[in-house]
Amino acid sequence: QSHPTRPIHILGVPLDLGASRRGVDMGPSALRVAGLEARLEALGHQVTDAGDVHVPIAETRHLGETNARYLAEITETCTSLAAMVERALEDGATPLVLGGDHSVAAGTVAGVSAFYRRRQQKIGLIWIDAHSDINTPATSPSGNVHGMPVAALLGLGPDALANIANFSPKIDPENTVLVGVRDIDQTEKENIRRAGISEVYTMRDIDERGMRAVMEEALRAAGRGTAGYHVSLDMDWVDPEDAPGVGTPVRGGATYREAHLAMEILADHGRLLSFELVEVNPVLDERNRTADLAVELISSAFGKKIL
Ligand code: EXY
Ligand code: MN
Ligand code: MN
Ligand code: MN
Repeated sequence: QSHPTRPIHILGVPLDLGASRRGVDMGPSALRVAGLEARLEALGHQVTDAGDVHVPIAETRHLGETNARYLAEITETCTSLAAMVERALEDGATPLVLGGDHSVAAGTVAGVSAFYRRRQQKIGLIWIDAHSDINTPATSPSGNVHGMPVAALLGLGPDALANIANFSPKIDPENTVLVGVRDIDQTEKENIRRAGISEVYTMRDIDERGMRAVMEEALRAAGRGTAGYHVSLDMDWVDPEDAPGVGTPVRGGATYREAHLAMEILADHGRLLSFELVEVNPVLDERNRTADLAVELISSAFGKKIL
């Protein structure tokens, strides 16, 4: 089938300052080595790799506040990323952001939200992850900023991340959807309530109702009254049997086929504004197989069909 779609702009964000396991900064490289651009071009897309956002190296910086380590550096990176994402949208392209740890989402979503805000439209957010990433510096058990981007995007904090592009919140809670969660801190349960997110689909929901029903409902909620949605896919959503190269693996994740099905359904609906794939850690991977799977899932999200 043909794809009269927008061109795709790839942006790499080699950031690992938000996680305590080092190595996700090599994620963008691993995804390129797995053939990302060529695979998307084989689907008929026009793809441009815009290279990497500049990211400070841990060894040249100080940890900063222990309850939100490297927050200044992460904010700096996310601010540059937001501007690049907005520019890609202004060029008529679909941004495809490669992490890096999940704190990059605070920048990506800021850029997408800013672009549509100028056009008086809001956007939805589909957060596909084993985790809910909704801690704040006050509630985080680890001080790792990759556990905080959802809180930042909904305006709970950390303030520096929440205020990128000088407005907050970036997303309304009714258009925020969590899919595949199975490891939520007690403090995060409270934050989910405080933020007013009602659309939380846990692995139990996927087990009981099936991926199809869950995705249809998730896309409907994120798409209600919005220009469309951003999808943020954390590779630790997939079961560690299939995606071992992640820093915070949690048993009981999406299977190979469930993960593909979710992406295929997403492609069918055609309302994707931007896409991001994060948390691939080549140091922990086995012969790049997590990156290979990530590229497969991106291909499904961008229209690859079995037949
Ligand atoms: N909830 C834990 C924390 O805040 O430290 C674990 C966060 C892991 C975040 C990974 C990337 O999704
Ligand atoms: Mn190209
Ligand atoms: Mn995450
Ligand atoms: Mn995660």
